[in-house]
Amino acid sequence: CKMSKNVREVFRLDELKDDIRRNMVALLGNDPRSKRKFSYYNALAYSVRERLVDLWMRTQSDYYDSMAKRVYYLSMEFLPGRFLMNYLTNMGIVDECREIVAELGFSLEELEEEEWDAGLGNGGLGRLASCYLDSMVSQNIPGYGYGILYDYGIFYQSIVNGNQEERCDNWRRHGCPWEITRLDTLYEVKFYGRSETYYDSDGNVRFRWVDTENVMAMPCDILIPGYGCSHVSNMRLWTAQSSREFNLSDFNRGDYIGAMHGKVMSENITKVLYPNDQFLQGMELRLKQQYFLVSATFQDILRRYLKQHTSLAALPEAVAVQLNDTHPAIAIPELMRLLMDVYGMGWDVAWDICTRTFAYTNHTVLPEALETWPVDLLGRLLPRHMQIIYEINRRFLEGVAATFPGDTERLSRMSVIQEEGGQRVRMANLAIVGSHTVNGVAALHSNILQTGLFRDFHEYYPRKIRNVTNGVTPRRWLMQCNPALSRLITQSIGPEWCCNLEKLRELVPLAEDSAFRDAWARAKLENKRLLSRYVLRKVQMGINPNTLFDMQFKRMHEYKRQLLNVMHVISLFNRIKDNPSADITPRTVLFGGKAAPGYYQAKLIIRLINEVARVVNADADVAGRLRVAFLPNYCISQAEKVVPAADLSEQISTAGMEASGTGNMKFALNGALTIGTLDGANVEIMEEVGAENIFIFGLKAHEVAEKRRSGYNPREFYENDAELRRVMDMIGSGFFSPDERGLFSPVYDSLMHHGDYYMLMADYRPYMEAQAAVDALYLDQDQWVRKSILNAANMGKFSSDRSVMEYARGIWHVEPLGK
Ligand code: 26V
Repeated sequence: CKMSKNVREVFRLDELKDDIRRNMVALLGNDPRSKRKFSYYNALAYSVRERLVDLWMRTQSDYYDSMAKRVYYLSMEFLPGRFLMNYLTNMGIVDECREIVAELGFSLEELEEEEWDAGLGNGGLGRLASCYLDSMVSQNIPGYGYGILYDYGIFYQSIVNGNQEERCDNWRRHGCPWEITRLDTLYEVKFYGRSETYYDSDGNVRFRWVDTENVMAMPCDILIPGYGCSHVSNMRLWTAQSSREFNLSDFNRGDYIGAMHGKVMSENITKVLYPNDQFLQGMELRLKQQYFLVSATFQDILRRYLKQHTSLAALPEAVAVQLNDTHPAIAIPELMRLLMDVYGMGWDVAWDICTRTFAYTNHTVLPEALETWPVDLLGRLLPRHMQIIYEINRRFLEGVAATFPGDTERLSRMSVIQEEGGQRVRMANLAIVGSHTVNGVAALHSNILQTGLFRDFHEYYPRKIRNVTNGVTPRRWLMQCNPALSRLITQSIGPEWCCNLEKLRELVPLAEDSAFRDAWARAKLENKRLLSRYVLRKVQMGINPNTLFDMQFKRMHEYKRQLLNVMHVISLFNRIKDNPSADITPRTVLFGGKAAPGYYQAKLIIRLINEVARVVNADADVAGRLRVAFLPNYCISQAEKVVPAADLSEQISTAGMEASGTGNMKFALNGALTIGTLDGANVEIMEEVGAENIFIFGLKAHEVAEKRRSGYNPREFYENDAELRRVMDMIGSGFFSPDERGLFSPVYDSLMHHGDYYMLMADYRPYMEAQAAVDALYLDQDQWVRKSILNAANMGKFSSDRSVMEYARGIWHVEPLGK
C-alpha cells in the first residue's frame, strides 16, 4: 500500500499536541484550560489542515510543471459529509491521533461528533461527486471539483408527530475550519442586459453583451487529501458577493437605499441548495446559480490555462470538463461565447474546441427531472447565450436533416428547443450535442439511454453514448466507517484492498473458514450494538442487535418504493397477530430519508411509516419479533453508522427507474445482503456476487415497459391476493390513523385508483416470497454469514477508483501523474 511508513515524521505528530493548544489560543481565542469539545475539535481540525497545505502546494506545482491535462468536475452538488476522520484516514494517522487526543482528555469519536456535515447536495448525485474527487486525487489524476458554497445545505429533517418538518441547515454557523477563503480573488459574473452587434476592425460582425447586472464570485477552497497523501487537491466552491458598483445608475440617481437593496439581493444567489431532486421547478434563482457556477469556473479554468499557453486552440488537450448532469450545461454556450466574443474565434473553430472539451453524465431518466428552461426566461437572464443556443440548434438540425431527409418528427424530437406548450430549451439535448461523450451510470441505465430516452441521438451519434458504472470510495465507505470489519480484513489479507478493492476476492476462501466466519459475525454484531445505542439516543427506542437489521435509507420517492417495504411490514404484523405463537425470524426494520419539501405523497409515506411503527411497536404480541423505526435526518454521517450495521439492504425500485444507486454498493461492501429488483447497478451487483447470494425479485425493466404499453391493472392483484387486499384495506380504512381515518387515502388511491404507476401491486407477492427466503436464510446463521462475506468479497468492481479510471482512460484522456 502506498501509505508512507513515516507518517510520524511527515506530519510532525510530535508537535501535534502543542499545535492544538497553540491554535486553541491564537486562532480561536480560547482559554487553553477550556474543556469544550467544540474548541478542541476546531483546534485539531486547524492543526490537521495546516499539515496538508505544503503537500497541496507541491501537488499543484507538480501539475503545473508537468503541464498535465486537468479534469474539471463541474457539479451543482457535493456531499462530502464530515471532513475530520476522512483527513485522518487518508493521512494514515487515525490511531496516532486518537492517542494524542486521549492525552488531552478526549476520545477521537466525541470530537468527531462535534463536526456538522457539509450537506451541499441532495443525495446520490452529490455523494458520487465527492467519491470521485477522493478517487481522482488518490490515483494521481489531476482533477478539481467546482461547485457552489451554499450558506444553507440540504435542510435538517425533524419528525414531529410522525410528520417531516424542515429546518434550515446553517452548517457554518460556528465557522468551518476546512475552508480556505480567497478574499483577494474575485471574478465578475454578468446577468441580464442585451446582446449588441458591432463591426470589428476587419469589418466582421461581432457580438458583445452589454448593460448587464454584475455579481462577484469569490472562491473558497476545501482541500481533498488523496489516500496516502502523495497528492492533495481541492474543491473550489463559489460564493456570491455583491459588486462594489452594483447598479451604479441607482447610486447615481441618488437612490442609495434602493441601490443597496440590489447589492444585498445579489448575494442571494448562493444562499440555499434547492432540495428537490428528480423534480424541476423552473425558478429563475436556480438558473442564476447554474450560470454563476459556470461563469466563475470558466474564468478560473481559462486563467490557469493561459498562464501556460498563448492560444486557446489546444484547450481540449489541456482541459477536460465533466458535466455532472445537465445542471452546469449552460457551460457549453458560455465557452462558445468566450471563444468567439472575447477571444475572437470563428464559429467552427470554437465549436470544435467546445465539443472536444465537454463530456456529460446523465443521472436520471425520470421525465419530471429532465431540465428544460423557458426560452423567455433564459433569453432575459442570458440573452447572448440564448442566441448561441439557437445557432447551435440551427446547425445541428441541418446535419440531422441531411442524414434523415424528410423526417420532421425526428427533427422536432431532437431539437434543442421544445416547441409544444411554449418554447423551452431542452438542456439534455444541448448537453448531448455539445459534448464528445455522454454516459449513463450503470449498464442497464446506459442501455435505456441508448434505446429509449436518447434513442434518436444514439442513431445519429452511434459511439457517443456509453456506460461508466458508478462506484463508491472504499476509504470512507469501508475503512473509515467500519473499523471493526476493516481491521479483520486487513489482518486476513493485508492492507492493499483499500487502494485495490479487487483484492477483497481473497476473502472468498475464508468464507469457508468457521473461525473467520465467527470473527466476521462478531464485527457485524459490534456495529449493530453501536447503531442500537445511536437509535436509543436519537429516537428513544431500544432495538435488539440479535435481530435481523433490515434497512432502507435513501431519499423518499415513490419510485424507490418505501411503500412496498411498509406493505411487507404490515403483512408480517398481520401474520403475527393471526398466529401469535408462530416461529418467525425477528426483524428490526429501519427507514431513513428526506422527502422534497413540496412532495406531498413522499411526506405522507414518512407519516405512514411512523404510524405503522407506532402500532407495531406498541403491540404486546409482536414484542421481540418485529420493530420499526424511522431515523430522522438521514445524512452522510448517519449513513456511516447505518451502513456497517445492516444485515439486509433494501434496493427495491421499480425496474428501469433507479439509474444506478450507490447505497446498494455501500451496504453490500459492508457485508449486507441485498433484496432488490433488477434495476440500476443491482444488475451488476448480482453478476459480481452470484445470483445465489442476493435476493432478486419482481418485474424486469422490459416487463415494466411492456405492462405499461399493454395496459396494467393493479386491481387484479388486489382481487386475487387476500393478504395484499387486507394490507391495502388497513391503509385505506384508517387502521393506522384512528383519529383521522382518511389520512392515508391518497396512498391507497395512488395504487388502487390512479393506476399504480410504480407497480407495487404487481411486485408485492414476489417481494413477499423473496422476504420469506431472507427469513429462512437468516435462521441458518452460518450460511448467512458465509453469504455476507461473499458479498463484501465480490464488491471490487464498485470502487470509485475503477469508475474514475474508466473516465480517465476512455473519456478524459488523462493519465495518472507519476510520483
Ligand atoms: C434534478 C434536479 C432538478 C432541479 C432541482 C434540483 C435537482 C437536483 C437533482 C436532480 C437530478 C437528480 C438525479 C440524481 O440524483 N440521480 C441519481 O444519481 C445517482 C448517481 O449517479 C444514482 O446512483 C441514482 O440512481 C440517481 O437517482
